[in-house]
Amino acid sequence: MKKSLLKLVEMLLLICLVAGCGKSAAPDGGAMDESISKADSYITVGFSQLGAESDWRSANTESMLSTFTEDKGYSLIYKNGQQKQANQITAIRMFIQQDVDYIVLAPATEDGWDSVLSEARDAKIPVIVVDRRVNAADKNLYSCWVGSDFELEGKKVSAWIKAYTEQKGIDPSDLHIVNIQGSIGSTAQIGRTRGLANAAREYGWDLMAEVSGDFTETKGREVMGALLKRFNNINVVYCENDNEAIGAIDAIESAGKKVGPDIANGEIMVVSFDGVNEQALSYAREGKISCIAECNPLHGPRVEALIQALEKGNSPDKYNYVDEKIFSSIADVKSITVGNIEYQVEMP
Ligand code: GYE
Repeated sequence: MKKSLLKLVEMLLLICLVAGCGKSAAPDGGAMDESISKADSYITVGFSQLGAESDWRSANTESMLSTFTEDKGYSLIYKNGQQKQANQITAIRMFIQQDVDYIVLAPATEDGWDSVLSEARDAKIPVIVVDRRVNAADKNLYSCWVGSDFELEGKKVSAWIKAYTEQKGIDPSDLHIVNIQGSIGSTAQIGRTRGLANAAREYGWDLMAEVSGDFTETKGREVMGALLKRFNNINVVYCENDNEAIGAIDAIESAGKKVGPDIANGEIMVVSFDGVNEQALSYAREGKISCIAECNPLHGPRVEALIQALEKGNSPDKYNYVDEKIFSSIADVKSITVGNIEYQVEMP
């Protein structure tokens, strides 16, 4: 009898131990502990995107959002700067207050970042710059940058125009070009504008006007409409992105003119950048856009690789360039050469 009572007490004790009796009551205690340690192990990234002006930008944002997911161990705070540097500065200050692990900045323009980047450095938060660049007096205000060589893109399109028009026997002084620029002061605008301006000077092209279309379709349409009223001899339109090109083509056609590469017979040649927007790519297949320099927006995995390198205590290269192609469906030009490198012209 005594023995069996002891056995019963023993058993009760065992059940108590297994069931966790005696612990302070904490519903889901285990799960709560786990989620706390999981949250601690997340890498927190504050991403200040400059806006949502183009298809390139949407693809870039999507690449970041689909890379920095909780599944992969990240906690991402995404802020859209609505095209205003002041909003981006506010976002970065908020990231500093939240003590994020990394700040990723896609800056609208190059200038004006020194103070806020110094604040991030004082808070010991590494900053990775993506896409466009910042013009900081002290290059150590950010860890590294990844993006495109925008001047190279401009040189590629210019080399294509040169090769094509030479083949057609068109005199350089008969090229009457307008440049619908991107947002003024952004690296993409500065590089692409420089690529064309230098080529025009070197080859003797008539570069008649440079006007900003702010990288949007609406502005591209508006600016092209005004340029057609101002000049009656435009035969090349250099658009600094595809969205502007779509707007410009609309304006040209609405003015009763034909878009295409046959400038000797009155067509207006349109060239552009990105190769992301589906409509622009189909215009390129039809020859309405004669040539597009690719600009690759899929920077999410590239930024992640930089963060992973920093996590391991490595120092990644300061400037990381993306390889890009050139597209045209016009068979006349098979390849172009820029800076001793030959680029095959590919089908869009
Ligand atoms: O070409 C344009 C966008 O900075 C590379 O910005 C980016 C440019 C891109 O609005 O479409």
